[in-house]
Amino acid sequence: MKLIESQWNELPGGRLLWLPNYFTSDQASDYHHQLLEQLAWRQDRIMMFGKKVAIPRLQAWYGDASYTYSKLKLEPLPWTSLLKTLRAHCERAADSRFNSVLANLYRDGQDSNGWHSDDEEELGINPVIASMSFGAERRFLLRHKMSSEKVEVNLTSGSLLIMAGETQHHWQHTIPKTKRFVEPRINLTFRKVLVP
Ligand SMILES: O=C(O)CCC(=O)C(=O)O
Ligand SMILES: [Mn+2]
Repeated sequence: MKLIESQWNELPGGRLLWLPNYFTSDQASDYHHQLLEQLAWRQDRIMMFGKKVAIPRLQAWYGDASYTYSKLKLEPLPWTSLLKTLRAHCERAADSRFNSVLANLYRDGQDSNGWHSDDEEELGINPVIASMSFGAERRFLLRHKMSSEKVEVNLTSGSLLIMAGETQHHWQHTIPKTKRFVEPRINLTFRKVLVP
């Protein structure tokens, strides 16, 4: 299934707002370069089958609250002025507040993000997640947990995708590897971490 742009897509057990040209390509390219330079990119490792393995992308975590992800506790860095500007865009588009952002850097087509839901306890029930993309275009797939129905989106540079409602309960998502030659891509996922 493909999404209809610029309106809420009501899925079985979730809702998605897809804004493919939220920024112009010049603006997106400018942000891509600034984020590449400014963010404190790091190679995190997680435990898998009793072994420490490097996750297949670089990451950085900014905001007001720490976040535990695959048993990896990320301490936040303070907001940069660019991240604050981009957060304001997401808050307006999503009509929600965000206190944190996970930044992902996919260096090439071998970098990826496996099937998962953003369903960590500290995000609460029915979290709103706003996802911005800059740089190379990558395929994003969503798969319904019960029916296996798929939604496919090409995440263009300068796009904004908002996942809301029950999406994280009923759907998983992934950025698959690709054999195509692809330039680096930066993704920012704005979230609201509930601080106890
Ligand atoms: O890179 C993307 O578009 C998705 C990132 C993602 O799903 C995540 O960080 O949880
Ligand atoms: Mn995710």
